[in-house]
Amino acid sequence: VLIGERLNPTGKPWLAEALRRGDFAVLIKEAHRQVAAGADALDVNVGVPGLEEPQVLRAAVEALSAAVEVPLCLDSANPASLAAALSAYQGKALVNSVNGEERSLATILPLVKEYGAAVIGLTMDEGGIPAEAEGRVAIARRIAERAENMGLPREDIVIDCLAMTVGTDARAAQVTLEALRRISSELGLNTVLGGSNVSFGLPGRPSLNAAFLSLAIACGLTCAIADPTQPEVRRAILAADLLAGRDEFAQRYIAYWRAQKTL
Ligand code: THG
Repeated sequence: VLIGERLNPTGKPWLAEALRRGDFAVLIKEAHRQVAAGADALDVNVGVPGLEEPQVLRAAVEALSAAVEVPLCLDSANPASLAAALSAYQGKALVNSVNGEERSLATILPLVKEYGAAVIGLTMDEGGIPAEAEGRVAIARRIAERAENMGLPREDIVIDCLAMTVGTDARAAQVTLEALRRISSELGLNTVLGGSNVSFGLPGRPSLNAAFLSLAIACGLTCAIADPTQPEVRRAILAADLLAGRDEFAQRYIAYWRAQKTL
């Protein structure tokens, strides 16, 4: 599942400005671009300093769900924003996110349950982001246990092992991938990563993102928050899915290349 990352004002001053003006046409245009490029779902992040996030996220979700068919992933750490958006949304949302902190588990999971949503669980807690895979696997276990105890179906729990830039820590991707491999094989849970995080501050970002996502798919990744409008990224995902045995008869791979008219 490719979750389009581009409805996010981080690094896009033109989008922050549109959100400040309440101009959702810009958001809708970007949504259409991503769906046309192959997004299966759209991450919606409206975090702009000084804006009332609950109202803006709710209005964005209303505008987007009238414009596109794909499900929305509500990207906010603020329970009030998530509640406002969930109450306005007709479809099945993916809540982005809960984490291992008691305060987060206690406020976010009941919302997820109430609205029949799915949820991304970040492998961090009161102690921050564990430096080693072991600690991230332990947090994933805890989040899954809490979510299941609340009656959430196991397939609606999507664990994020937290991708971070390899520009400042050469081991960062390896730790994330090791945690991912273990959570896929030992816990059998769905998983997600912010694929573009690995390349912050580095040149040639699409090729690095594409390589990272290919490795992650080999480790069992089932979802990615990424930019479908980057051809390298989209093609790497299609190719790695096929090589990982997740694209029967190469149907999706062939359909993509046929549409490119370059077969
Ligand atoms: N896990 C989860 N959610 C997440 C992340 C994650 N949400 C946010 C982020 N990480 C994933 N989304 C993005 C969106 C944009 C970028 C990176 C990750 C990005 N943007 C360019 C920049 O800031 O330089 C601008 C792009 C442009 O101008 O077109 O890199 O890890 N659960």
